[in-house]
Amino acid sequence: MAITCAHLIQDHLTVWEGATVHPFLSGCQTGTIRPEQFNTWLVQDYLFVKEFTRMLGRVLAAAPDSHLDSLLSGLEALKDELLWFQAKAAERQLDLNTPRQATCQQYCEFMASLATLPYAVQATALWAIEYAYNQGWQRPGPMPQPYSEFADRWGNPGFTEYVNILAQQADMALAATAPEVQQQAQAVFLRVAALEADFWQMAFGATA
Ligand code: MP5
Repeated sequence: MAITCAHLIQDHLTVWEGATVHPFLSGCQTGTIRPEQFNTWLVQDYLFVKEFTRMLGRVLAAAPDSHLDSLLSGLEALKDELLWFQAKAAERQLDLNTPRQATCQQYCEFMASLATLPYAVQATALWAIEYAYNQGWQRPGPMPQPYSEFADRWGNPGFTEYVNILAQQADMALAATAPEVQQQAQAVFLRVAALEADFWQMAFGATA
């Protein structure tokens, strides 16, 4: 039987916890996160999202006709998100012309490396990356200002619906692939989970 997104989560619950539960996120919820930690995340995540946009463009290029509409809506949302990141950085007087930290660089290189893999593997990675933020920002529970705006961006019902569609699309693509491709999809899922955990840790470890 073909692997599915739900199976990937079920089979790797502990790994997925590591990707979506972190003191950075609970620190936002309790208001104890320090500005240098949050600002490091904000700048590095902007650099990440620019590369993620390029990744989504490549996934779109490989997608079947029936997936174009949802992926186009994802790209449109990213147009808005990049401008939003720029506005949030300006409010905090943060310089977005900052080099990528090693973890961000690794994540960007990983996303670039997906280009040569089968669509089903790329679709699995896309879903996992979005689901990590959809869950991560919701799991601590309602966040106080100024973090509620961030939690809502990735926790709102419309985004949850988009992530569900991405899971269905990945499942559909995986159903039609050989066992080797399904193994690749699992490996990519595990790599996303590890990179997500590292990304939170990178920001959490920031010093003034
Ligand atoms: C996302 C993100 C979600 N912004 N940053 C990381 C490290 N992982 C996942 O992507 P998007 O494009 O912001 O929904």
